[in-house]
Amino acid sequence: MQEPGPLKKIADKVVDVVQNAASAERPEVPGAPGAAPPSVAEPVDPTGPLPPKPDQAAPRPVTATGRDTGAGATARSQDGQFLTNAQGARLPDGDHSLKAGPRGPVLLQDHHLREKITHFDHERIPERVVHARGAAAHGVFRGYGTAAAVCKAAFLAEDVETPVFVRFSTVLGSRGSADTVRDTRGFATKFYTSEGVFDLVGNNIPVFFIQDAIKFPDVVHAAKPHPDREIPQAQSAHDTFWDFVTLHTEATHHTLWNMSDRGIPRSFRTMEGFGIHTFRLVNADGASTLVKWHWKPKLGVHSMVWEEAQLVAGADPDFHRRDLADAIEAGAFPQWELGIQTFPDTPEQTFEGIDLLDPTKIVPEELAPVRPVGLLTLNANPTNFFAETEQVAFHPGHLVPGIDITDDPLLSGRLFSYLDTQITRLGGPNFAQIPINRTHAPVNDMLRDGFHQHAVHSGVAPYKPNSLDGGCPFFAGAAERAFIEYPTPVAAAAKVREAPASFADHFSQPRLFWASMSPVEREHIIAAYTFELGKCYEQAVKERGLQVLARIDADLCAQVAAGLGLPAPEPTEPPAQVRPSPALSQLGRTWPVDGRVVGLVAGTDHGSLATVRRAVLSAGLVPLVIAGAGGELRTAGDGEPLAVQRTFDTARSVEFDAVVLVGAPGPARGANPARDAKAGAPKPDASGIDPRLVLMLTEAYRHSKPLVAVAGGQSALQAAGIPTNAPGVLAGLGPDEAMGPLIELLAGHRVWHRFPPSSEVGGS
Ligand code: HDE
Repeated sequence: MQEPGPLKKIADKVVDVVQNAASAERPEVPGAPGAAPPSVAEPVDPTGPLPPKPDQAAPRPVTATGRDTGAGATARSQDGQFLTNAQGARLPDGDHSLKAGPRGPVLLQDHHLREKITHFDHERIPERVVHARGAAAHGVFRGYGTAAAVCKAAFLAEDVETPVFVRFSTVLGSRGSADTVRDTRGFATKFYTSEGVFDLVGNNIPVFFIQDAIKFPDVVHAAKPHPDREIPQAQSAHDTFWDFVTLHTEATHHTLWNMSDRGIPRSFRTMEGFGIHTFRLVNADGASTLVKWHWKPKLGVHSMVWEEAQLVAGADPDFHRRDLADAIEAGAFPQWELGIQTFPDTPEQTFEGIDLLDPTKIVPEELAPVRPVGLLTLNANPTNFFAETEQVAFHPGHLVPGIDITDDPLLSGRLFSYLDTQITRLGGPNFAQIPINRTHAPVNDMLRDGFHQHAVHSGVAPYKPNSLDGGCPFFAGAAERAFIEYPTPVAAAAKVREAPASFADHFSQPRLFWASMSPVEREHIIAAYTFELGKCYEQAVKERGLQVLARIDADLCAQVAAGLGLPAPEPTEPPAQVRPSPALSQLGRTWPVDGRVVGLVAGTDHGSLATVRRAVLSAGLVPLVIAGAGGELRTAGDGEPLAVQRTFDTARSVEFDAVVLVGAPGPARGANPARDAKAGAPKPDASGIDPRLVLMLTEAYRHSKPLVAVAGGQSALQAAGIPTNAPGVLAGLGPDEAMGPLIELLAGHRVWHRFPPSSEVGGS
């Protein structure tokens, strides 16, 4: 066997380091495309492939049957210094087809051309029918041991560390759609446990549109683009969606969550996750407890404002996947606690009157607290999007001993669907052998053959009973940690196509959610319904939408009706009496600020800029220096030059969580509306300031972001018409003093009190 080259050895080492979540050196500003800075001229001296970037990891090299290979982490990467064909034969030229003379014709015998084009023609696989757009990361889960009384799963035991791969997604859009659309987000976690793979395939919203899997094609067909024009992409603001959800009112609760701030997360890192269905945990004594899964982000639940989400969808459609990758590369590893709400496994399967089999219902945390059982840390980016993020195959039926299902009819359908869908998407029944899907537990399954078989099965008797292979494999019992279905009693009943009576309550929990929102969150919900129903063409759909809102809350209905210019209908039934659940509001607390992005606008005082930048970095924030032109800024004396990451040509406010003005720069060369429309905002008093900066400040201000002015930055605020004493505006501080107050503001996510809600100012 050929010895690995020196670069290969480095590559393996680098990735092993990351897999152990050790301290690879982190860049101050993430996002470099490659592992090393490129030369201006094309390199010509043969050298091996560069290692992956230090923030990247790959699936652990185990065999198709789950055995450790001992190979380095980059064992699946390209190797050698020279271009080869797929069989490893070296090639002299990749630029010209084989021709009869330089002017052709091209020869059919050009096997290199044919191989290259044929492979290219088949590079795409069908995208997921839902959740097509996603991003993923590697990480580790550490059990706290606090679940031991209710669950025997090995990975939940104290201090057991389990590798994981987590994929976040939107639901409706195609693979190339924008990240920040209003939608539910997927939150799917693959735990590579010692007892087999466990997949927790959840969402960032704890309820679902439908109660029975048989309705899934209906809701998805309604929400996807219209079948004639194939528009709109990745949106719920259209007639077919609202037509369906206003007729099929069990969708009301989920729709309300979508219209709330939960539908437009700031980041994957600031989303909660929910298993939605009630699952069953089984402990070492065989006792069963019903459970709902929760992921609680350490950074809190934080969303965008709608205008910002729309701007980002144009300015940076990859905003969420970039944010996740950048945060990990910069060492701001996102973390979530896994928590459980537990309920006694009674024959009725209800808790405090809430039907636990109904996936349109939550159990308020005030009634059943979420108890933490472990910590998830995402610490490495994928090395290859297609191999990992695109080919990962989740399945709610991937369970381990100690975790079992209930009879939630939505879950039952999913148990069929996820296995079935992979057969088409991943080209046959052997998708579990694709590297990212391989279990880390030994496999002895007697499944054989099929497309893309990677295992080289030995033996002659893949059947049971056998004697020719010594009787192997044998059945395991509970003592050998077999997955044994919990013997749930099934009551004798007639075959029916019906739902339990409690499933008919579609409005009490939407009302509970609305009643639990803070005034500013209610403003956002009113605006979202007004926008979405306002985008519908058909009057009947809008009117029906209002009838649904009337059953949630009269004020919500009246406000949306006013926006639509329609009369507010009376409710057909009086709204339910509910006790609010404060845990449902995402505002009003403070959270760590790790990885938040601060735009630093450079004036002429680069010494102050350097001071602020250092302070931003040491607070764990990501500083992006913004100036009139790119390049480097020189500080007086021997200070390090400061690299410019954004210019007024390239920057938009939506990239930043806060803006710090270190001066008030005048118009740069591109400040001409004929060249850059951003420069065209009419601000007659802004003459001394670059108009693109004025736009940036007004946007950041109206998106309730903190603004800080030091070193004369106040005049830029004045030019933008922003009062220097407005809430969340810090002006006149020295460069050393600004950081503390800025972090306090960022810890509350946004300056929500900058704009009082209508309930306080009497608006309607
Ligand atoms: Fe899914 N869902 N789903 N879903 N779902 C898929 O599986 C399906 C449901 C969820 O990052 C598909 O591999 C049915 C609820 C996530 O790869 C498919 C029903 C919840 C992901 C499928 C549901 C989810 C999927 C598409 C109703 C939250 C992305 C491709 C019975 C608890 C996983 C694929 C990833 C993906 C079917 C309802 C979450 C077609 C039939 C409820 C996070 O199998």
